[in-house]
Amino acid sequence: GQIVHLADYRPTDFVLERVDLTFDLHPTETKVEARLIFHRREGTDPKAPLVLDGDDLSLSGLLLDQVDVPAGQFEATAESLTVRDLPESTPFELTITTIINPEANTQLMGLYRSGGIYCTQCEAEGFRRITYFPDRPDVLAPYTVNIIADKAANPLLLSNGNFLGGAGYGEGKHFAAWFDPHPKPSYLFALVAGDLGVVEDTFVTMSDREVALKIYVEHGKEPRAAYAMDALKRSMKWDEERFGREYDLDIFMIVAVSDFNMGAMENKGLNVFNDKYVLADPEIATDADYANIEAIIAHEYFHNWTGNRITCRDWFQLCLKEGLTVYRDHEFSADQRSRPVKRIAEVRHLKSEQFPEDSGPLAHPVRPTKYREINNFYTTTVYEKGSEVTRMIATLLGRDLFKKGMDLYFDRHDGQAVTIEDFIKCFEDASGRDLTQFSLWYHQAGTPLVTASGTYDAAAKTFALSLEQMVPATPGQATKEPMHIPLRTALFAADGALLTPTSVTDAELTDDVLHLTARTQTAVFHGIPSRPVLSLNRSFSTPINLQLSQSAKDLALIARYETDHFARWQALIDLGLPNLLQAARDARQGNPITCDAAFVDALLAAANDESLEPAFRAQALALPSEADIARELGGNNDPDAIHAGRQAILALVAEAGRSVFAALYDNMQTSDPFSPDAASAGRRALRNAALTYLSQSDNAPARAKAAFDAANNMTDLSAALTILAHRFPESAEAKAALQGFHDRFAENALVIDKWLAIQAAIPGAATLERIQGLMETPLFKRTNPNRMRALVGTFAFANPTGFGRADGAGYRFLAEQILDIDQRNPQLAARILTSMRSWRLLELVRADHARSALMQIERAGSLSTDVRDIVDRILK
Ligand code: B3K
Ligand code: ZN
Repeated sequence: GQIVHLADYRPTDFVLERVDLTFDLHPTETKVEARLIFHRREGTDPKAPLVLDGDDLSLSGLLLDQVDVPAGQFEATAESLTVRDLPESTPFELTITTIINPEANTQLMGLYRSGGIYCTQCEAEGFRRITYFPDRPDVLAPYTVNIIADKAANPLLLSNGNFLGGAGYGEGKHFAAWFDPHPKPSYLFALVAGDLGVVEDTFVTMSDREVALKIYVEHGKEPRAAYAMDALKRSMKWDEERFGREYDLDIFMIVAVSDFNMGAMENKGLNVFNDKYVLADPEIATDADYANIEAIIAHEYFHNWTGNRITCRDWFQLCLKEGLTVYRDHEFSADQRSRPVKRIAEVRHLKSEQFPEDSGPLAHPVRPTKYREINNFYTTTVYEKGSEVTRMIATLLGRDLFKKGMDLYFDRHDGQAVTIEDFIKCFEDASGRDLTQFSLWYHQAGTPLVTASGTYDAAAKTFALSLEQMVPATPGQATKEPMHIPLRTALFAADGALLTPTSVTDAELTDDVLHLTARTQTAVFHGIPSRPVLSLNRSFSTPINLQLSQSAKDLALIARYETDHFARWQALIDLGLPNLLQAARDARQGNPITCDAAFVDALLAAANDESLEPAFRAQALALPSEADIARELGGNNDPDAIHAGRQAILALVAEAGRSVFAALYDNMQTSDPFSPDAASAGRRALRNAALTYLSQSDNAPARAKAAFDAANNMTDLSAALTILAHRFPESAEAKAALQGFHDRFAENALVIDKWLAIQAAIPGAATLERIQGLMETPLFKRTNPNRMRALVGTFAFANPTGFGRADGAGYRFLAEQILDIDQRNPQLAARILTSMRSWRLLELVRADHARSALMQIERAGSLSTDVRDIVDRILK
């Protein structure tokens, strides 16, 4: 667990020219022979030894130019291989043999087995668990891969690139050879072998090349890959049209596996996916699953250019590929679905995941400068805030100059491993703009707080908007410089008409983008005939916390008339939030809970407004979560009071809107047969939102039970089950529905994950015991990351009252689980442990319990670097 610093970066002493790998696969003893051609980099020390990375390896053979290397010339440990006295100027070939055990690989990094399938995961540093190698992203080479395996058990032998050929290999074995002509870093290597079914299609590229598309899934599940295939073809087309990017091999493959540490992996030409993000049909997948599949298929495909063709110089540059690729997949989904609804979902996610990270002990810049364990930096800051920063570049430059900058980036850096500075330079060169101040977004952690207030001068017909920015201190960064903050802004008249100023002074305004660049700044809008209503940070043009007090009347006007639908939704949230905060305080004091009529009226008006798309109306009805309320309250939080307050507001809205919700529930039926398209999904979302409110005022589970019985798709079925289990957990109806769901889907692990997650999220102290019971059922597999995330992850991340029960038992349970998971799979353990990142916002008794649980982890003897890194930072 050494700390790695960006400042220490230097290129390797040796250049890798070619890689030739041969795998002789065996479940417990796979032989890997790596033939690597190197030459010494010009200008480096002619005596420097070659040092290769390893992780848990043992060397069983080493040749230099086909001759055994004498013992004195090399040194091999589990973590490295050092070879001395290598040629000064001529290329040489090193042949390294290692024997590895895929069956015993529970970390799911390197080569492992999942459900009888051999598969690999190499990002970030998994390739070094396969062979000794310069395992860093700035070492790029073409790869040839030969795979030898038992033919009956492994009819399928796959690797990156194009298929060269295959043949029998004696004694029931066969082999296949693959060649990937595109130089790539080791983290993009992949190998898959086993027996799988396939769905095939083709795509004709913009220059008329035919690409074979193959999605491999377990036999019998082929029909469930149809939606993923459709999403893949749409992604390929979109990347050609929007970014001018064409696919570059003869074949593109996706393999779905059931044991996977994250969502998916963009290995060149051979993406490996968590099967959760491939398999779908109406019976097993919700609308959210369909949307996720579409987004992740697109994301991994888009990496082919942003990540693979142009990759990262070092892991500090992770956002170079991840932030940019998330931006690209967000844009794709916005084009395929509804742009404002997509934006609302993105902002909800950003605020509930990234904002807490950015304001807590794990805060770090989008482009960090040091890390102890790189796998802990695949964070929502690098991904989602990284995407927001890319979006801001597009906002600052405008569509055409942004496109010009992207084109320049693709031209200038194709085939290279580059840095964030290289990326920014392309936009500076394309636009002539100086992005020095803007680039602070990559280097300063913390969510900026912008405080705004407006004054109208009727005599002068001016509106003065005073803005002040403050970037909070974060670990390792006590003081901050003012940032360049692009605020989309509009002014509205009392009748809802847009007011266009004749001019703006003391701040730059381009289109509707107001540029805040100083610590304090007052922009004056001239030619404003009447007192305007201000809409600030439209479409969430910048990821900030905004402090602006507006009357309920002004917010209601924005909610009704803004042309930017994101801003309408934001206004409804701003109307509702003070009620939820006050309700939490009142619940804690035992005071009666009330709710402003202006908020309820605006909410019901939006719900009822047929000019708005149903998906938007559903988003409007989804009140901020308990975690959102906790974040806004800012400290000394009591999860039970927050829950009680929010439930009371829900009940008040439900009561006031009973007839609205009843009508929506009746009218928002969707057509048979099922269609996963965005419009139908929106109708289901609105109908289920209505059902949630109706069940809030219902005193019995009859209506939810009827919905459960009538459901003909997983969206409706799981929504009804959630209501039964969360609202009426002790009812016979809830118990029967849970049992029925279990029995019906016992064979389908992905659906059982929903069953586990719904129960893990049941509010209240009793859920812990329920979870402990569920861990004993045969359907729960501790070694499977999806099962673990569904049960333990959902509990810790999404059940504030259950996890945060007052006696601290939830935190102690988590500590035990983390220590247990860490023995097998450190990455998974570290990820679930980040659920504790906001523990300091709890009231004192709970905070004490949380600290003790964290210290129990910290004191444990044999922690992985992954968990050690997180627990140390969280406790600091
Ligand atoms: N690049 C992978 C994530 C790898 C995580 C390694 N711990 C998936 C993605 O972002 O597309
Ligand atoms: Zn990615």
